[in-house]
Amino acid sequence: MKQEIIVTGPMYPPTLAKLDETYTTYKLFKAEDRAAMLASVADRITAVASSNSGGIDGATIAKLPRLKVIAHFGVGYDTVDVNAAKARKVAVTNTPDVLTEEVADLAMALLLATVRRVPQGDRYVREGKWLKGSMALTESVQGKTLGIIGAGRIGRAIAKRAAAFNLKIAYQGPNKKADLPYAYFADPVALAGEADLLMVACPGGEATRNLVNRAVIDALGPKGFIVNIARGSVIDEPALIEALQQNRIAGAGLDVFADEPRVPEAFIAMENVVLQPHVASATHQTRAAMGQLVIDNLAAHFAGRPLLTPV
Ligand code: 8YV
Repeated sequence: MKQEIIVTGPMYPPTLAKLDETYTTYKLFKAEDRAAMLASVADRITAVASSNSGGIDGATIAKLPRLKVIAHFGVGYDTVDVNAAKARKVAVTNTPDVLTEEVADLAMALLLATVRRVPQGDRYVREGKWLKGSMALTESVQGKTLGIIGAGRIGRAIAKRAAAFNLKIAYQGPNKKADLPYAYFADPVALAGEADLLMVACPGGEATRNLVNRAVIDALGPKGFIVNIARGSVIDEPALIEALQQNRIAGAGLDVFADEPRVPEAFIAMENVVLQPHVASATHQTRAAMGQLVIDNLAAHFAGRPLLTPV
């Protein structure tokens, strides 16, 4: 007899295939009648696999009285109601470390693409504009200060790369980190005042909602650029759109949005914005490694071993 699990959201297809092979899976994100699917297995389910676009809320947790573990596909687990889980002593695991370098790579790619207008250059060539004259010059990243919001694993990996690009580094977060040689600012407005380029790399969720607001954007100023590889919720999106439209900021590189996969038309219309479809960890290698952690955490749960990556 296979063990049974609920899968609340889509994830790397080979990981899903492996879960299907190992367990009887109930895919809540594909169910026509979610309530009926939940009710039919509620008294047997001890484990759930979740993901960013299909998390698990408190109401769903409450309907699973035997639940013991939520194995989340992703380092960020803002779509999992961790407080509701904790209150029920349900463990939550995520997928840290295995995606750090990959996400930092895309963060730098997006920073350079935004400031040096790489996609715009590509369009310039494709549209035959080069035949009529050179493309306009861009800003430089050389010697600029990169302000990093969130000096966790990913923020630090970005800082390492940024140093190789001759960027000065400063950071903001809830705590000064004793082992980091960079300038620390507790206040995001103060960080933005010091920075030319702002990199958002902190966790999402209520604690950081709209952390990058109008005051932060204005402290960065009209020559400043923002890159976000964290969560759309960290930036006050209407405030960013307004600042871009009014040239109170120079440009933005965005991998994440408030209401994915819907991207505001205003961003799409602006030439100084570089857009990505939430792909910072989206390589075969990294998604496979993330999936393996989900698989290994579930296996540990069913074997009665300690979980590998509890949050
Ligand atoms: C998502 C991410 O997990 O790890 C994270 O926090 O943002 C991504 O890697 C991805 O959208 C898959 O759900």
